[in-house]
Amino acid sequence: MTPVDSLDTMIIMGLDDEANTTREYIAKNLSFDKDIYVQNFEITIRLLGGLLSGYQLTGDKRLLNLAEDLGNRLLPVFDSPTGMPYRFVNLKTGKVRGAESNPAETGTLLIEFGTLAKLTNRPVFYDKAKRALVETYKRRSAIGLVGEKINIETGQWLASDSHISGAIDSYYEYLLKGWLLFGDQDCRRMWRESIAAINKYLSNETHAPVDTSIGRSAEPFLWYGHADMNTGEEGAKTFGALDAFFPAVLALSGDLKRAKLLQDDSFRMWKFAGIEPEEFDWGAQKITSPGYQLRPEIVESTYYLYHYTRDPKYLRMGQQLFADFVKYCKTDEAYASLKSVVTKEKSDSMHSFVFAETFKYFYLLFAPAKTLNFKRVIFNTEAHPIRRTW
Ligand code: DMJ
Repeated sequence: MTPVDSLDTMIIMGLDDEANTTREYIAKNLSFDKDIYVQNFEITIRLLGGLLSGYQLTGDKRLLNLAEDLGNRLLPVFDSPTGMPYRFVNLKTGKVRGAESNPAETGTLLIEFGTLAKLTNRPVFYDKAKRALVETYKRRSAIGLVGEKINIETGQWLASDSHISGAIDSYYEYLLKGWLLFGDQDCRRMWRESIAAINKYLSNETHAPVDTSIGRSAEPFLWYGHADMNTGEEGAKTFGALDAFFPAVLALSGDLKRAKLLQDDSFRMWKFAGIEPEEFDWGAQKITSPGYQLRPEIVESTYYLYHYTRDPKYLRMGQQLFADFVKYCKTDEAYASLKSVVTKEKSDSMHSFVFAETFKYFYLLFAPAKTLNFKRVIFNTEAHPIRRTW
């Protein structure tokens, strides 16, 4: 997983020797002919996405062949009564399991499967992932929201809490990006209807002065919380490290006003304890989940906002994020997740997305704009840049 997730980061950084060694390692050693169950969502965004962007950046056909082999092995997930995917598939036997899923896992597949379809001329990949996305959207409530848990065999919701956080987040991201990458007009329509519901029921805007140690003033601020998908009734007032991807999505959609306000609030959350917690309660003004898993989302949004505004404020923000990241997470060997941003106690863990995303977005924020032609790529949710070559 890690070599594939890191390959395009090395290429973008100009680490040519490391990238070539890694590419050869992958081509010689990676085999999906394994009798193991894998999680379709994670394998798709990390491995399928990494192989496809690696192929586009190098032209190495071996990476595309691996991607197609993987795509074939993942296809059985879509053989459900609704067309929404099972969560797990055995790469060798094609057996599937895991009918209780969520919008992020049913709806974050189109960039990778769609790109595979275009590059192999096999529309089946696009069609299956698109259907999964549409079937999720079709089950939105009367007020246009989705819940956070769904049975993909019956199509029934199992949890009606609605938000933009983990378990839903990248479903929305892929509605927008499916439109931008493929020109898919259904995605455009679904994105537009969804963002209207999100802004109506999940956003919280206020101009009221709030005097807290988080440094709020009379400036307007914005954050997105939870609501019941059916009634719209307000739920938890929490916003966290995963939600911090949303300013990037808003900016990409053209809504710079909300993107900027939300980014300010993400940064306030980061500064509360010197580094960002997994979850923060804006109502109670306290950390409700204290871990930090070296997540990239806030860095990603800083990069997008700097790209769109060229406001040096975002470079300064990025410098602060990077300084804190190094200060609290660096070890002699690598970077370590934090068990708690309050105590700064480390844990022996570093996700592959640190290579794919966190390092890449930090690098791109400060690199010359020509390092990567932003307008020509769409990043999948794991920061693998995909180019529309078809
Ligand atoms: C990554 O795997 C992806 O960005 C995903 O969409 C959300 N979680 C992690 C990073 O935090």
